[in-house]
Amino acid sequence: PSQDDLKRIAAHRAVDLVESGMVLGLGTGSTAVHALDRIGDLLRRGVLHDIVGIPTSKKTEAHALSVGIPLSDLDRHPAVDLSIDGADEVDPHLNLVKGRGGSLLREKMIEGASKRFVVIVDESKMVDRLGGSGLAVPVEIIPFGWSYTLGRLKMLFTGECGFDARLRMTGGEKKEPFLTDNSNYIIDLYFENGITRDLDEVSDEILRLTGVVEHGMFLGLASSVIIAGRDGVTVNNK
Ligand code: DER
Repeated sequence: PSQDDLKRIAAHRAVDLVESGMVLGLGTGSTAVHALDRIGDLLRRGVLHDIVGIPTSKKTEAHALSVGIPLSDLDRHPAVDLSIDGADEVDPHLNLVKGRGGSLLREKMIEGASKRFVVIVDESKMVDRLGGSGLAVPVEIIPFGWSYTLGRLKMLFTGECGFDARLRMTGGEKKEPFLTDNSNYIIDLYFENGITRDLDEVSDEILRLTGVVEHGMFLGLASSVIIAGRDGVTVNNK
């Protein structure tokens, strides 16, 4: 099966957990899209009904509308029954890196408000240590004083060998800073050998920096992870 087939398999397994009448946190990314499509299909066929979706990004809001999922927001539905979302990395303790799509703040708010948060991944997302994939650990910051904030983030990790931190850029020729749905900037942190320090301490140090809004490490938030691999599907519960 292709990687996209695996993403679809994991997504469909998660949607098996959806019951009519639920308030659902709708994730963002290519794996979550398969869950949206599946939910839309089951609603159209009448297998599911009375579902309310809380989208974790403007992109997901648009896609959910296109497949006919009724939408609301966290203010009207502060108790979310189940959230389904992808991840960029999953460690053995079900800690996650998310946000490479730039949606980490709304994802963390909605998934943090959920009774259950089920993560759907293909096996390529599994890591021994967060940051270990060599890809980014994103931090959402306010644009004001961004270069100062970047400097303070770098100070936190001066000891880590192979560490780098960069402002995420976008647009043609990567000319301007990427803007999140919340009109904030993202600083991407890179750890060559993963994060070697205690994750809770690293989390606290990042969040204490004035100007930082949130980071993409989801520690202790996932209830379970559904991993689709070439040898089949594995479900790890917390
Ligand atoms: O940006 C995000 O948080 C996405 O959920 C990301 O972590 C997973 O995206 P993918 O399913 O396209 O790999």
